[in-house]
Amino acid sequence: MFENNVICKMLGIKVPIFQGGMAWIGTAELASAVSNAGGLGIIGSGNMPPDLLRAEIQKCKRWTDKPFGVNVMLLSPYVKEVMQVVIDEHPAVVTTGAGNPGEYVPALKEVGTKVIPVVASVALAKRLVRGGVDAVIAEGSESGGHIGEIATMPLIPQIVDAVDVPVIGAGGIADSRGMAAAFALGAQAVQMGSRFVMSEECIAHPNYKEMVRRAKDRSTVVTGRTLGHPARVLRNKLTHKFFELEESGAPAEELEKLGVGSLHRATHEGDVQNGSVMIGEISGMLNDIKPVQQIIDDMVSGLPAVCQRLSSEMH
Ligand code: TUI
Repeated sequence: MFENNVICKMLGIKVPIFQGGMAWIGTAELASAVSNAGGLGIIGSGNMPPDLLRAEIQKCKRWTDKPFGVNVMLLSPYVKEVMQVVIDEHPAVVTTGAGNPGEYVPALKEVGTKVIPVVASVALAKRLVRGGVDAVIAEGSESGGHIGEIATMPLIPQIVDAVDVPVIGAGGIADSRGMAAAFALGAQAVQMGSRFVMSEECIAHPNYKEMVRRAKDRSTVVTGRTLGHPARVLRNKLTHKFFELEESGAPAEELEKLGVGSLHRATHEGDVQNGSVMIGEISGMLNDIKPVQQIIDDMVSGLPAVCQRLSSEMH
């Protein structure tokens, strides 16, 4: 399977599934497990200082001989130094999030790293393709964490029609049905974050995974819209406080303060009431913790039945 898939051929991977590069929990443990299982594991650098990222990349190189990627969060205070680490270590792929990576594309390509930015609009996708990126990840607003404004279903086909590089679909995908749907819209690979949070290899605190396990379809909310950086998280004490303050007309700095350190509080300290439990809308469907290898195997082995059902529905 996937012998002719352009993303598999471009990157030398077996299965066209990327693991979203998640801050704090997209560690070398998770990324190497995904790469060893045939997908593309991605280290999430978030706001990590450059030295820590270098150590994480070196761990990942020890734990897998397969291609892997690094995600650079462009709002990081260390973005310039982090990009230099990525250039020095030249992983197979760099993905970017939360901004426009245009200025870094030439240097990354120079060292042979494929550049695959996350885009949330057609305009940015077109601009970056003109700047030489190798593919784009079209990430809809169903995703967890920092999001754009367009949902996956309308975003993928509009980006597919606008660019001549492969498109990886993301946002709201966690099983074979979602993967087939993204392919039907023209994507040639998928990226999943939430599904991999609910893996054995993900180091997220057990309280975090338990809250995701209990989540229903309407359990996520989006904070930070008025601040200009919307983020999808599970509804909890922190989000109640956030919306209360926002409604009372509190200044932006006070709202921003609530967010500082809040992701680590949830992922590492397990405080899922006063921390940010970032997760996508598909979390209502994620009720079990599986080994990474099984997540990938189940995604792939479920595809033929989905395709058969599509075909039989049309007769
Ligand atoms: O980056 C993500 N997801 C993230 S980053 C993160 S850490 C963080 N936490 C709170 C606030 C900000 C960051 C947690 N989750 N996904 C990729 C993504 N990128 N989603 C949307 C975008 C995006 C948005 C605007 C990409 C480009 C963009 O362009 C702006 C421009 O300059 O045109």
